[in-house]
Amino acid sequence: MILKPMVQPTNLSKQLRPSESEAPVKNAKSRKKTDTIRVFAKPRLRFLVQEHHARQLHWDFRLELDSVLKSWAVPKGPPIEPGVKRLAVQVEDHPLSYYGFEGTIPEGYGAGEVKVWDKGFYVLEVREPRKYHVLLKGRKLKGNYRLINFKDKNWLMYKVA
Ligand SMILES: [Mn+2]
Repeated sequence: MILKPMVQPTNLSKQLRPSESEAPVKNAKSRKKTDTIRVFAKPRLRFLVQEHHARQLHWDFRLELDSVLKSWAVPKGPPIEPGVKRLAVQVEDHPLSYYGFEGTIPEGYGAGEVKVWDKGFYVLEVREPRKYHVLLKGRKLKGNYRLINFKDKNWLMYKVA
């Protein structure tokens, strides 16, 4: 199969001009010198929430990041309303191929039915070892969310008003 380029060569140089591809530069005038741009490039990344009817019902919140799905088990489910803080226990990274998985895990750890509860794209606004600011663009989860690591594998997840 021959793939035709989506952009004709004459337009390519225009499209890749740094001043246009690096969005934050556009806001340079309104930005104070003291402000920090935490995440310069903002790629389109996916997030996923699975409702997991394991021995203990929980929701698995997953962020596509570093070519894996960073994962948290949220016993009460991700909050839809601002101001509700939910415990999110970080669990092992999952492969990207797991994105969108639905089905029944037959036996062993995590046995039970898995359904996609929400999915969509997100923008990674801030990334620190113990803090993520993410703008979620799902069907149920929309808006600015925080994930804050407070102890060991334990994080707090909440929506910002
Ligand atoms: Mn799970």
